[in-house]
Amino acid sequence: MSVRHSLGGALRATLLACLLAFGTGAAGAEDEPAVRMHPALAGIDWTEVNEVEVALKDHSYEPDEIRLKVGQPYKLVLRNVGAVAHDMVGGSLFDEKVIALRMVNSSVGRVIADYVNSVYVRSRNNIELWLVPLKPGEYSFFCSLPGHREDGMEGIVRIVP
Ligand SMILES: [Cu+2]
Repeated sequence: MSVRHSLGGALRATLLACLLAFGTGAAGAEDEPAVRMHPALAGIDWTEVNEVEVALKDHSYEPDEIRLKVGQPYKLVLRNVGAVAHDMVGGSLFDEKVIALRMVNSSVGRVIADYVNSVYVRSRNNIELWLVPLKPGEYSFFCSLPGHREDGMEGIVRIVP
């Protein structure tokens, strides 16, 4: 019983070693990071991007209603004109069936990610969300910093066909 157990352990150890070796080899062969592009972004002409700006104030969004059209490329600029940090928590707005996110851009860098669920904007900073709306509907968003939503810092994105 104990012999069989230790043999099993040795076999598992060998298998693990093989998997690790294989994994290392595979990762080393790839020079580029594997960033998945949302399939809905294929063929989008970003030279025709529509810019929509939302001011983040202490404590409100202006405007607090944003209207976007399905299939159009947008640069949604979140401009924090307030004295404190704010964010935008999108919930189902950020679902990949609702928007196709190309990237998140700021003055200090760029994030290419296929999914985010909130965007944090420091005082006197801008963050751009490059996206294509996919699914018509009304999607609420809010600021999750303590007390801000209660003060009325929330809004709605209307995606229209
Ligand atoms: Cu806020």
